[in-house]
Amino acid sequence: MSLTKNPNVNKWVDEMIALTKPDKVVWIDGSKEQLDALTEEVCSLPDDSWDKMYKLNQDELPGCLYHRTRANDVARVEDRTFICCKNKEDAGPTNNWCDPKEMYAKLTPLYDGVMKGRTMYVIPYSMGPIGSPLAKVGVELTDSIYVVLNMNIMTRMGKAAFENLGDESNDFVRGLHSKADVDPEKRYIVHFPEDNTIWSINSAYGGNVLLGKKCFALRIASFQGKNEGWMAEHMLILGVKKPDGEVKYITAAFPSACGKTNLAMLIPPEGYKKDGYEVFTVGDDIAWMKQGEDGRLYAINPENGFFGVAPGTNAKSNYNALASTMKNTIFTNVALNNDNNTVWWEGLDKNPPVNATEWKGAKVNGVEFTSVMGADGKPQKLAHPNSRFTAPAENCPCISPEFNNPQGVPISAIIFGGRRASTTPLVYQSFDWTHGTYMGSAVSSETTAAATGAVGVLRHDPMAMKPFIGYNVGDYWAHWLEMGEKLGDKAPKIFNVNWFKQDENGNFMWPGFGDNMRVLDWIIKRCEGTIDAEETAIGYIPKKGDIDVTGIEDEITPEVMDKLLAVDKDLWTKEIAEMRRYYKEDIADKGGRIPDALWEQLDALEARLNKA
Ligand code: OXD
Ligand code: MN
Repeated sequence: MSLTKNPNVNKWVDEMIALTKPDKVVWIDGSKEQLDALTEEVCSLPDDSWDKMYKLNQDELPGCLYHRTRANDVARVEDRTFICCKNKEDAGPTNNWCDPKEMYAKLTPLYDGVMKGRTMYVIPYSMGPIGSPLAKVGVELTDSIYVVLNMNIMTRMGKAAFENLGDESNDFVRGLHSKADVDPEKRYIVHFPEDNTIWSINSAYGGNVLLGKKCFALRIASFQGKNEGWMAEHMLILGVKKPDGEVKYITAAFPSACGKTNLAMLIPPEGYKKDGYEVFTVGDDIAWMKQGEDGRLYAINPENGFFGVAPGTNAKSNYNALASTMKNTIFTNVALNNDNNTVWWEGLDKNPPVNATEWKGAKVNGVEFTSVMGADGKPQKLAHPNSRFTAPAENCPCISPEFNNPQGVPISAIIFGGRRASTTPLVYQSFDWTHGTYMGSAVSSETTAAATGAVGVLRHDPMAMKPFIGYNVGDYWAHWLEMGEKLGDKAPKIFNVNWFKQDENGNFMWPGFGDNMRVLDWIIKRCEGTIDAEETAIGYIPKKGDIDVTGIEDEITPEVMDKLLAVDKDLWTKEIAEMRRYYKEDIADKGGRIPDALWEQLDALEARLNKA
């Protein structure tokens, strides 16, 4: 029975029932009884069922579940992800586009009767704290209990979301998901921003099916944000408590595999801890930001959990993330230790379980398995490299006391970053918001030796949002510029960091992880105006001695710091040439409406560099 009187919701759900023809419809109220019953049901499915989940060792990992997706369904599928708006130009060069009418016509037969013999679950959820002026409601229809249980962790799911929507509003995002077929050629992740609608079919991988996350909170929300005057960004949010007790909030946008979750949950070095510094996590992946009444930019994390990459997570690399997974967590595509029914992944420790089940489901001797080289010349992996944990934010030992604050937290600094072996210094600050917007548009990351294919190739990922901007990237940059104008002198300061600079022998120079606190410290002081900086062609960089290296002096000698902060004229000349090529060939020539102000920034950067 419907959980809402809202006719817009009920009419749409009825239409989708008529289309997909489920045997049964279950409205998710979010109660413990309902979720417990669904957990029992999904765990009692036969082993070969695509939705099958397993209970893990309930003494060691209470409330934790395990799931494997099909081997061809383990990641987001950008080539099968579409933005369907009326005008092709409005989707721009960073998106696959199709006419909405054509796409509805193409997908309707795929959905027709797809839930026959199955149950449809109607999931009401809120992105953002219930009742927050920045929050928004979504409804996801799915035939997967795995999706229901994940949505319960990642969003505020249940009846309260409908109460928040009210009985009349039409302002909710309609998500339809079905896991019908394993054929990747029939997989579609489709957004209709003008209809507030997402249709996802034939995948079970989180990024494609937890529709509140990438599909709503980034692609649809970025479009809503442009129209409504706010921002949806692929950014972590953290708070740094200083010795004087004040907490400064910072957001940071890095492309995948550049350490967003690690920075969000950073543990400061001993000296900083002794001085009273503490870091609090507000979010690790997405920020919704809006100007507050005092004129400043406020951010909420629309999510309620962490959908984190498991491999590489351990007590040293990210203690807080690991601790977050110790209860009520869903593990997907990691390995099983069959001796004690717990989980394992590469980088958790150096002891793969002997009695293991690898991520595709084969029982193997984990020690032998990982000592055999795979086709890529690297040891075979027990866990898929993109295996994930879905962990409740409330489990995180350093979760911010402001996590549920409906007003969000005021942002002092925005950081961009990528993985760059050379060129980009450890940290630099933009001259102003417009220059910072240019810096964001220039975010790029190099492929590493750790991956197959070419090494050191630059991949442009503006604002770390390339796969997530739900409209024309040029209009998105224009929206950034408009936000800057609105915020005026209350705008956050904008910085760029690079934790990955290498020396001439290819070794990383900066220790990263907790030591990134030293860079945050400089950033905060810049925001407070309590520290000077050196002006260079590319922006402000720290003066000699201004990054505190107490405790790591042996590693970060003055010479190393000079290299970390160097602005090499030749490399930057090449960088500018590449940016001109990118702007022209990849964006403007393909319909990206680049604002003049950004071309001017590029010219100004070049002129400054030529003078230097
Ligand atoms: C991503 C993620 O793909 O957060 O960016 O899962
Ligand atoms: Mn992400």
